[in-house]
Amino acid sequence: MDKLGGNGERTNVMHPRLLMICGLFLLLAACQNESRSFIEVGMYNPDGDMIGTAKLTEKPEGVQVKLSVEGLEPGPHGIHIHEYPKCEGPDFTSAGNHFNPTGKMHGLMNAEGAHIGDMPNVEPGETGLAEAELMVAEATLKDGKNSLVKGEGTSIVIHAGPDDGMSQPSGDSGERIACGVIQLNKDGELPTDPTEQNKKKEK
Ligand SMILES: [Cu+2]
Ligand SMILES: [Zn+2]
Repeated sequence: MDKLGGNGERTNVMHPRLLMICGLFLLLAACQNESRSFIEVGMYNPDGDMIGTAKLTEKPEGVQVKLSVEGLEPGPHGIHIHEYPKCEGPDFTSAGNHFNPTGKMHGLMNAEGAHIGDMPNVEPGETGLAEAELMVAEATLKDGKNSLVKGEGTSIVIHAGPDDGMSQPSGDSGERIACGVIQLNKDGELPTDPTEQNKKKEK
């Protein structure tokens, strides 16, 4: 009667079929987590035109962002992970504030910072093409508090001006000029075709 009591011999009694089912669930969970090591995000301007991509890869120190976006003004631009997976033009305020699951202040140069979503500025050259390799330190694409895909997901936003690394709440980096949604699709799979994502958005 008492399975937990006594000599302990009965604590591990489990029906073989139940064991097998548990094993399957573990395997599924592992596979799903494994598939979440890469996400390609389409970046859009306020008119809804795709102007580039951000490729997110899980790394031991955080999530690496390989950015390739064209059509920007030369000079430094703030770029952050924002809290909501909504890129509604023309102002992209729908993306909300910076992704800040640890409750810190804004700014990579702030002693009381930074938001998990804070990244160094990107600086396109004369051609307007910004190619950069950034790190979202302590973030993950897997499960957890700092996951960029937990709940409905998050977004990447590029600003018109540079982030000063200090001013609250967002580094005084000006208007939002590009936005991309970081999100798993309904099956928990990664979106692979950014244009597909855009169609969904326009509905
Ligand atoms: Cu931002
Ligand atoms: Zn911030």
